[in-house]
Amino acid sequence: MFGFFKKSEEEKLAEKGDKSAILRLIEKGKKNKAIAILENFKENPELRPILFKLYMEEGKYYYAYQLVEYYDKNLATAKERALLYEKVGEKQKAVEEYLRIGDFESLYRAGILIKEDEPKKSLQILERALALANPIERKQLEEHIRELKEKLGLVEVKKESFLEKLKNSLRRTKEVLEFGVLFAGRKVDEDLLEELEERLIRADLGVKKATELVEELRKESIRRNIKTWEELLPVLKERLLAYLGNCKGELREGKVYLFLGVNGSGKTTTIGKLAYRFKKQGKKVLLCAGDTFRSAAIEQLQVWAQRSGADIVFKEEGSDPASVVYQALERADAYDVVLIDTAGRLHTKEPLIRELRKIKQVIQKFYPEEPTETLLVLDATIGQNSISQAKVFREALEVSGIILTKLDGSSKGGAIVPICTELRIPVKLLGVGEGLEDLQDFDPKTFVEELIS
Ligand SMILES: Nc1nc2c(ncn2[C@@H]2O[C@H](COP(=O)(O)OP(=O)(O)OP(=O)(O)O)[C@@H](O)[C@H]2O)c(=O)[nH]1
Ligand SMILES: [Mg+2]
Repeated sequence: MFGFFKKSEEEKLAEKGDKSAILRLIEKGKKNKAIAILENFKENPELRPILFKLYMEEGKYYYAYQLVEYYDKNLATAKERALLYEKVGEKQKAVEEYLRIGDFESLYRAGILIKEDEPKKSLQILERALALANPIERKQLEEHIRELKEKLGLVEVKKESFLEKLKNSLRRTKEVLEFGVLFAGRKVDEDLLEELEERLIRADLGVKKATELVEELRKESIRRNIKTWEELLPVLKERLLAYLGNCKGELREGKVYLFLGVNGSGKTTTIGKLAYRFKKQGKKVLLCAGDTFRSAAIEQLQVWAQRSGADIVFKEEGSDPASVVYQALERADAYDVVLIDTAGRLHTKEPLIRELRKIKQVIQKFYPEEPTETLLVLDATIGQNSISQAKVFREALEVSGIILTKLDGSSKGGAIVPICTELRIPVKLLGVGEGLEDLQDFDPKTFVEELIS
């Protein structure tokens, strides 16, 4: 009773603006109550700094900012002021303030703040920061500086080798499959096999394939009397290779290459990269904009033609795709290869199938033995879904090879296993990025080694 009485006495005092009563409230953790009271005393120079401090502590930056702007600039230190400007989106003011302070941290923040909008100025500021940085800070900073220089065209963009690129692209998958570290020194038992199965599923091998694989490993470890993970690992590689080995396929040499695949799977991009590869081999390349559904699709192929140095045949949006193909093939004698882009709107399944068959008939009117390859482009990141997609396209045409794209980024490289084993169509190429050179041949051995080395 007494305690309760005393407390409310204190609150009453605080509400009257008694500084020590307010401080006691805060000490007891009643910060919101204190803020509500203090907001009635913004004019009071003794109480105002307490309110400011509370705002900052509670992350109420906009209120803190107002207090500084409308009541007293000196409430905040220069750093706090800069932080407030940053928080309320006054970038220019924040940068000015940070530049005035001029220490490493401030210059760093200023540089990062305008990195996107004003790369040139950002670069200048970050270079100033670099002079003040300690060795750990340097590394981080140098990365930003390199990016800015690349963006401004001051340095050549660092090119990754093919193998580096594949390694990086599989890194995400490998994180899931970090067997080496994860299972090192462990004995092979039920727990290990269960964990392994879960990891394989997470790497997008698919439940069916993962279960099957682990079952094989279980049997094999009994048969060969395998006790440790180190003995089991080669068997796992062997098995994976057995799955993938059957899928190895090389791109055949010929004239006409037809590309299929749903929207966004990477057809147009892959055509661009392949055109570039053929050009480098000294071939004359013609692209055919058989995806006439959107004007953007045609423009996109035009850009790739330019980048790769290929010629292109296109008609306006909405034209009959088969008629564009016809026009391209009329000119095909003058070229070594013709790459044909198509639209992939799966929701109009029947018309799509008809359209693709018609395109093939047109090709064969000119070249009865073509197309050399009918390539299905699949997005690796969608994992199992690609299998049902593939089945639809297979209904339309005989697919001679698969190109698996987007193995970089959010890659789930394991998807290649169910794709190989369920579809039994050779995988011919891998897409590992959006650049001209980001196309690789598929080598199962390298792939498995990279996946679980
Ligand atoms: N990271 C990454 N992105 C890719 C790759 N291949 C394609 N892309 C991106 O995926 C998106 C779709 O690629 P497109 O080539 O336009 O796909 P499409 O199959 O032609 O799509 P539609 O024309 O809409 O039918 C684009 O943003 C590409 O840049 C790849 O290997 N890696
Ligand atoms: Mg396209």
